[in-house]
Amino acid sequence: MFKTTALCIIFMFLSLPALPQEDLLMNIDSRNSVSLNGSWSYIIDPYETGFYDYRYKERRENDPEAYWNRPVTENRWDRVEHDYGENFTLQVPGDWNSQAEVFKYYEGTVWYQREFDFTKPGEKERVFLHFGAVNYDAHVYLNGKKIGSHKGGFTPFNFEIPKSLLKEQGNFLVVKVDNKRHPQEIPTVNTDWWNFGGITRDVNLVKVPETFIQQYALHLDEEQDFNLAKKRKQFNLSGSIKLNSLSPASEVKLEIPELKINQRIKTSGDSIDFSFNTRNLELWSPENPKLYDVIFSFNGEQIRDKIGFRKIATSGKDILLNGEKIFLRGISIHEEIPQQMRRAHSKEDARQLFGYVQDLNANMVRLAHYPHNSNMTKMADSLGILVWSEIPVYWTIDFESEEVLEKAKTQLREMIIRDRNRASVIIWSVGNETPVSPVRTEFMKSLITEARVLDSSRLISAALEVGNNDGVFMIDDPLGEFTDIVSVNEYLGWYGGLPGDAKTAKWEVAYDKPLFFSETGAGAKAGFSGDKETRWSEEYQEWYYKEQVEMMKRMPDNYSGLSPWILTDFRSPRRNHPVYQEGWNRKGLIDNEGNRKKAFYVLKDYYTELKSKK
Ligand code: GCB
Repeated sequence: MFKTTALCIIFMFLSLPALPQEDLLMNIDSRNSVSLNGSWSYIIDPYETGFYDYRYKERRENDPEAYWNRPVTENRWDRVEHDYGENFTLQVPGDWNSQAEVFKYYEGTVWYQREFDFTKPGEKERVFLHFGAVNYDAHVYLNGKKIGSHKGGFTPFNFEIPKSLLKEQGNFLVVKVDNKRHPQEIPTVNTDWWNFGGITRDVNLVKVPETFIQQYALHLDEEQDFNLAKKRKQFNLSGSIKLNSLSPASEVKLEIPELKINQRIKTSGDSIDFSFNTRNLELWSPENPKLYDVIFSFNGEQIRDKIGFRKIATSGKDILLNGEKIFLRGISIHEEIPQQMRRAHSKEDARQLFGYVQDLNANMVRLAHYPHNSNMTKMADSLGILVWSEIPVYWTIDFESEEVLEKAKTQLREMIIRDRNRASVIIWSVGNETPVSPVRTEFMKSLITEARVLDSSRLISAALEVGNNDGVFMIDDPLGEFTDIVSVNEYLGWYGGLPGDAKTAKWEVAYDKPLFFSETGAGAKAGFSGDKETRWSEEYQEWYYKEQVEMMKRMPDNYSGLSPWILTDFRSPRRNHPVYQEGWNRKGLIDNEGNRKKAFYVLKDYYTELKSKK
């Protein structure tokens, strides 16, 4: 590679392995879009009557009994057995479970329907329908025609709407959503969280030019000598742009006004790599979460983003942020607002959750166990909170199946493409507590390889398990050889033993890599008081945290951080104790009404001390 000079751009007309998913549109917030959020009508359809006929054959497209078709009656005697009524509505975005009692435990098909008007797109325009996420299996129909389907409950997807299908008025949009669990899906049938169903994130119609920017990436050039660049305050930025199709030669304008960058990037083909030099760039960090306005202009469309630039790497046993050792004062989070027993989705929700995180003096979150909504990662960018983002390859996935592996890769790609420009995201996690076996390791290895191809600028990890051999904990899961940091979940004093056992625990790691405790925790029912040995009391959990903190302080020098389990109590159908749980996993440091438990303050004190030592 030849060196770049200021304002000199390198073009490599290679197809970009970095931006593989052909059709995923990035940064919807900044595009010309119309929101379809709001009130949708629904039909609950546990037998999938709207999809299969009485012989259990998929209905034909124009079958009047198919629920994607508008029911029509011309005569009094016409038989119609379904319709969308005004009295049956669900809010989008939102899970269905929290919106009506009938949905609380529901797992199956719900049909969502709404109408919309839309100004006909011009000849040189295209229209896409974009979903932030639908859990789990979505089939989308417009005006009686199927426009696509998608599996995976936590990642975005979109379909182009053929122009011939769009009407100026009264477009009849139907989405069949099915959240039934299946052994061949990701996650599989067994998890420790609530299977919230529905159109859980934003829905938008997006208008783009005929040829448009589908995806882009912009980051510090990985090949430059980082320390030298830092010293000189002259960094190369590099990136890539993916257009939706081959474009006749023209150019993309890239501006970063604050850095006085105004690049004209020649396009030829559908993907372009570029690189240029900057002066006086401030690096992004938790102490200084500096974001720059970045504007891409192409073919009449302007896409604006706020991007931070930072380097994350490991060196031997350390995690380095911008070349300096960093300790991750983390906390794990589920995407839930416990007070309302629902999925979080909005900016306000993100503000609430990050409010708790900041109160803890944490500098990192583990977004467990699936990609959270983009308000979370955007807010993390602006607050300077580091992020671990994970796909739901959880527990007992079918590791033998090629098909399942492909599904995992799709979710991985969708997660990475959406958030690849978020400085806060430093770790992609390919899974949680997967049982050790050669076939599992191959499966996970291939996810790791895929993640590295998609994004070589971040760390890859997976939460591993560790056994207790008479007080000696040996972390030697073979997967540890392939991840950048070795992460483990441990519950010494909750699942086995008592919290005091941590006093004599010994920790050994088979790999010369940073060690991260991706989970540790104990349950407590807020307000329940007992002596410290009384299970479920706040005192027990407090004791647990005190012992853990002392144990952490004695960890070998590869100890690089922790993200205890978990910020708040969360819903789980596995948690059935009638007094202490009632359908809640009680390991939260904060209860389902927002009250901090005693243990919250133990962790907060530890983090305050660590922060002040920096
Ligand atoms: C774990 C899992 C997490 C559970 C937690 C628990 O190890 O990774 O998903 O919720 O333990 O509470 O048992």
